[in-house]
Amino acid sequence: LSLEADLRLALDQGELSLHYQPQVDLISGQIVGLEALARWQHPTRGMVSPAAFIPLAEECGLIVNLGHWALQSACRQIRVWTDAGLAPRQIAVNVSAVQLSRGDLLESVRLALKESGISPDQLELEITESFVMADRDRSFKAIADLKALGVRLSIDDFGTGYSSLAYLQQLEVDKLKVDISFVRDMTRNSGNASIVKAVIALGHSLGLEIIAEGVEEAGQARYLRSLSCDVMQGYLISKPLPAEEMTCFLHAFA
Ligand code: G
Ligand code: G
Ligand code: NA
Ligand code: MN
Repeated sequence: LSLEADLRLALDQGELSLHYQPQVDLISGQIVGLEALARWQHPTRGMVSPAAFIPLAEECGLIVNLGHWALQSACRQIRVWTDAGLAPRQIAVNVSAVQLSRGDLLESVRLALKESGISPDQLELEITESFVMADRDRSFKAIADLKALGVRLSIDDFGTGYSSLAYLQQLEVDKLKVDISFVRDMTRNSGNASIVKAVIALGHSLGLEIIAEGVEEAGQARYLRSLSCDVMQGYLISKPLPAEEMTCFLHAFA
C-alpha cells in the first residue's frame, strides 16, 4: 500500500489523533491557549510525522477531509474541556491553503462550530504566509469571512515566507507566531535576536499579539519577556500531549 492509500484508510479507521501543546502568557504564567497538532500512529510504520503526511495530504487533496477532521476533533475537545471548566481562552488549529483552494473552509469551520456548540472566539486558525499569498483575492475574502464568523486568526511561522509587509497591515489577523528558527538561537545569535525584536515591535504597532514558538530554555523565556513578547509555546512548558494527558496537565496547572 502506498503511503497515500494508507493515509486515506488511516483517516477512516481513526489512526489519526490530535496532540495539544500549551501556550503560556509571559506575564501571568497562565495557559491562554493550546495548539492542536495532528499525529498518525500507524500499525506497522509506527508514528508518522505530520511533516511527512501533511504535504502528502496537500498534494492528493486529502487535506480537505483531514482538515475538517482536525477542526471537528479540536472543537469537540474544546467543548469537553469547557464543560469541565478546564478550557483555556482558545484552541489553535492549523489550516492549509489547499483547504481554501480545493475545499470549502468556511463551511467546514461553520459546521465544526455548530456541531460542538463552542463560542467562535474559542477557535483560532493558524494560517501561513503561503496561505495568504497563494491566491490573494480568495484568501483576503476567506479571512474576512472567517473574522465575520468570530474566529481568531494567527499567522504561523511568521518571517519565513515572503508576504509583503503591506499585506500584513490589511490582513484582519489577531496574532503573529514568531518562527521557531528565529527563537532557537536568539540568545546566542544577535541576527536572530534582531529579527525577533523587529517582529515584536512591528506586530505590536499593528495591534497584534505576539507568540514565540519553540521556547526550550528559561533564558529564552526571560529574554522574550524583556522584549514584551506576549505568549510562549515550546518544550519548556510541555511537548504536545494526547488529549487525556493534556486533561491531567490542565488540572495540575490550574
Ligand atoms: O507537530 P509537528 O511540529 O511535528 O508538526 C509538523 C508540521 O505539521 C507543522 O508545520 C504543523 O503546522 C503541521 N501540522 C500539524 N498538524 C496539522 C494539521 O492538523 N493541519 C495542517 N495543515 N498542518 C498540521
Ligand atoms: O509549523 P508549526 O509551527 O505548526 O510547527 C510546530 C512544530 O514545532 C511542531 O511539530 C511541534 O511539535 C514543534 N515544537 C513545538 N515546540 C517545540 C520546541 O520547543 N522545540 C522544537 N524543536 N520543536 C517544537
Ligand atoms: Na502551527
Ligand atoms: Mn509555526
